[in-house]
Amino acid sequence: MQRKALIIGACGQIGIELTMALRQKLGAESVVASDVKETCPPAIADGPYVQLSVLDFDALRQVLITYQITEVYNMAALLSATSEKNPAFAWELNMNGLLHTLNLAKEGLIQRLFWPSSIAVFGPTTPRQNTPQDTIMDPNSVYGISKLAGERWCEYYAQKHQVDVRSLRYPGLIGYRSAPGGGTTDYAVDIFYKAIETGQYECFLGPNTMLPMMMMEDAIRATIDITEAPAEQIKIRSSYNLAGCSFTPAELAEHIRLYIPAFEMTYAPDFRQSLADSWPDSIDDQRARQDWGWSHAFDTAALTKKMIEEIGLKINATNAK
Ligand code: AKB
Repeated sequence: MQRKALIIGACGQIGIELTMALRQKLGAESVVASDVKETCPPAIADGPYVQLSVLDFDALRQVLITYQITEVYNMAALLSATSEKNPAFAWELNMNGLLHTLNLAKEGLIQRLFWPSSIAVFGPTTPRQNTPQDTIMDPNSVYGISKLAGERWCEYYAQKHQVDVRSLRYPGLIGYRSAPGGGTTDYAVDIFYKAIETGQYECFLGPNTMLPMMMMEDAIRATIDITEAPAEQIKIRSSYNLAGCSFTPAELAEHIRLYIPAFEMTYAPDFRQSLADSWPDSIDDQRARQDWGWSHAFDTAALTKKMIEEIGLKINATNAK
């Protein structure tokens, strides 16, 4: 059967890059981008776009039928910081959005479903270093609670209804093509813009807050690889641990100083500090490596180099206009 993909939440940080990468692979017409926004960003204007809320079950069902969709990437979610500000809507979007796609997969309208989980499924009593795949999970954030519940639903639908759902526990994702929105790890993207534009950054996390992070290129490759892997290789149907690199804000600032020696960093931790404090320092992703051949390409040095180069080019292009 010819592959036809639907990306839900295509205007978000991951959605934009995933749409671009899948269109390169499958052809622009075979990847339908959708989002609640009326119009899509220019970066993904080269193929079909549908204004769609994942919470509108009937409209979603119709899009699947109209476009003869075979695989769905359900990226619509409220991230950790925004979820704390609007818990009821976070639960509604993160949970019912997932259940809508799981139920449509159960009906046979989706052959393969990708849904993102997060390191936020872990909590304050989870082992922090090299956090294992199977361990204590006691999230204390609205977002983390919704992601853990979502993982349980994914496994349930896979076991009880043979839904082919695949999932990754993303770390903080760092990219230059699209802006993050509402996450606790967003500082590690903002910092590059401020470092290049002003030489200064005030960080909303403290200097020693170690968190797992990943270059967006790696995350997109992992997402496509796990979705394309033969079903028998996907032995975990809740969600796979996934690791790239880990760093603290102070360590990232040091890496940036290799390119911008006068870069100054100050710290003003806010409510996001307690979210970050409840998450792991580093992740053990052996199962992903064994089961479907995952390996990351970017360490902190390579990530920093790429971000400085690409954001530098972007800022120069904007200034030249
Ligand atoms: C967030 O900070 O909320 C996200 C995440 C770790 O899932 N980047």
